[in-house]
Amino acid sequence: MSEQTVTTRITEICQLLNHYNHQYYVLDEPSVPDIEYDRLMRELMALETAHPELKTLDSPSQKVGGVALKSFSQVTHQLPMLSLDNVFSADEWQAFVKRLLDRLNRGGIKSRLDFAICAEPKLDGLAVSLRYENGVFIQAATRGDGTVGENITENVRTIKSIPLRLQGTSFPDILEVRGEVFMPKASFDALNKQAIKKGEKGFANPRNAAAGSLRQLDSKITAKRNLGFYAYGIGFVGALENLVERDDGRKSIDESWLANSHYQRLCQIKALGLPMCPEVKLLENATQVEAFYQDILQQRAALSYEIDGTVFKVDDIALQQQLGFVARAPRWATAYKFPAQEELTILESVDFQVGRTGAITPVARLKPISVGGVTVSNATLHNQDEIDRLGIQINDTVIIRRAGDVIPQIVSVVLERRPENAQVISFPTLCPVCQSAVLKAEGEAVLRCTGGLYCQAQRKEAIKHFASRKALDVDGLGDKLVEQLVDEGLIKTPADLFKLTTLDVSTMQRMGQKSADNLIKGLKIAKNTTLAKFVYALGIREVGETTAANLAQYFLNFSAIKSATQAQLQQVADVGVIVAKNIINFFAQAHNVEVVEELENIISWPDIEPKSDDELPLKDQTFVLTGTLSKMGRNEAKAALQALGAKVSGSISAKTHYLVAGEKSGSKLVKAQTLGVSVLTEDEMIALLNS
Ligand code: 9MJ
Repeated sequence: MSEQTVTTRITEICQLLNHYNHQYYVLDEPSVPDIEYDRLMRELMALETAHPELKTLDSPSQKVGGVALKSFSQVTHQLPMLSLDNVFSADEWQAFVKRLLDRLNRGGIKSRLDFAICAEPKLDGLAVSLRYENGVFIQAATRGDGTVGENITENVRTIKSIPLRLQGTSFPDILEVRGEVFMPKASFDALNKQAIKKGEKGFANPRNAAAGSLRQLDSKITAKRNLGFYAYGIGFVGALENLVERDDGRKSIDESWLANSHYQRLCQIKALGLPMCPEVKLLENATQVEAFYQDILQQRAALSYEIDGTVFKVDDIALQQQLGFVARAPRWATAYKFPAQEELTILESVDFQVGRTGAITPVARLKPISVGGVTVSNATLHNQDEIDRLGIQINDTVIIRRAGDVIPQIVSVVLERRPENAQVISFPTLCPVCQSAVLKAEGEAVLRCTGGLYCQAQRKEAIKHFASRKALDVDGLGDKLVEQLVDEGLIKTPADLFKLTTLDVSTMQRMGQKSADNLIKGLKIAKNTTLAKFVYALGIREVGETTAANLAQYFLNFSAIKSATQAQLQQVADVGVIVAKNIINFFAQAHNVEVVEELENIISWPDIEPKSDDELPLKDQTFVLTGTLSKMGRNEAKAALQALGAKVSGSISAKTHYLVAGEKSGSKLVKAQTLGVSVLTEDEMIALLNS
């Protein structure tokens, strides 16, 4: 290949790969299969290795990281990088608005706050400034002290959604884009899971994980971290040579390119291929601020990235300039933060609770503290592994977090504050409730009480579960009442509930006649249920609502479920080896059989109509699934096939009708070919399901 042809081919591949990157990482709309992308990337790398002089700064091959640095150099920002002032309440927001109005009034500009406001989520990551010259990414820097930051160009270059070349031809010669680098929640969870597996500590939150990833001297490590970026502003903008025609025919462009609305500017940089946070919105005026704040607060848990509030910016750039900035923050913008989710408190003691399945869970008793407006005094410590991971001791100062509706979590220990009387947490060797032996099953992190239903704690939890809303839904029977009934010796099993009389109940402490009547009435109504709810109510380990419903639909009656073999159970959607074994173990225990038989005489449910053959077009067809099914996932595919009457088996034989082979199919595919079994791709299976 001539040098000229190589150059043309490299340019062509770079353009294609940049285009695919933008579609995949910015627009979230993949356009070519990974295999095609990888093929082009390999071709590019081979050409660049053979012709290193043709390697460009904006080549997509540069996204994998380069040579490790010894230290980060310093970058002086051409325009200071501002941070934001905060408000924490509606009152503080109103005070901010008043200050804004006073200042504008004094300038004789505006009498009412009737101008547009750009509303943005406040991303919880790291502020960075990206510099493009002639459309090519040439530098990235942290905020630092606002004037001087660190040069993190090589690390930022590896962030998939940041273009190394701007799209189109209409952009200023020098363009600095400012925004936040963050780690999406899913990547953070995956990274921490991996770290824990390797016996490492993991990061306390996505922000620290993003910071840690950007601070790597070896950009190859950063490249593996899956960081994201959203642009939220513009820094320095200018022309390299003043408005002269250049060799490439492109007119030199300076700051006159910029729109006079902040929101429009964000749209301009989005059009150049940079990612913009999809939740950003232009509000007509300040009356819509509170609604935006509430809306984002509602969405917070569901967003794929971590935020700690909202940001409101005066949209009109002329007004922004009029307002100016103080110290390091603009007067025309403020963060309106969510209530703090993290606080410091003391771990006063640890109790051990016994759950429905005997799992012994350490519960942290904390010095009560208000976190985001809710008093927190307990947090789960999960198990010994978690205690080891945190390195936590009694009397330690800990950081606790309450995110959305999830139960409070201990994030980390402040080791510098460990007092002299700190005490190692030791696990009980006997069940704290029934004194039975405790055991740790192989491969499990949890310790379990072996007392089964002899353990008062497990008995209580089993009955609470049995009566809960998604199970038999016994009206008038709350958790407290179950505890009281068990403590007073009135009931030992779920079946005993139905032997209670109004008299038994009404003579209990703190129980009136009316509550007793309600309970008896509730129990009477609960006797009529569905097979699915009854199976769920038994509280078999890992048999949740969906699995119970699948079991009922598959076996149609309870006797069939009770006597099913492991192989039959594994035919059911959602049921793998472990769940099948749990079901068999449950019905093998004498005390369970006794209670279940009693219940069968008390509880009733309507028969389930078997589906007609018309509804089961795949009846008697046996399928085996293998490899990675990237569109549906194994469980979903299994459920969809079974819903149409197919049998889904784990092993392939001459009797198998179809093998569905996903990516990376191995020995099963070879076996199918030797046995002459028809092989379907995932797409072909989907087409079959749809037909
Ligand atoms: C964050 N952190 O999401 C700004 N920010 O604007 C947004 N930060 C900012 N804007 C000017 N959305 C200085 C900082």
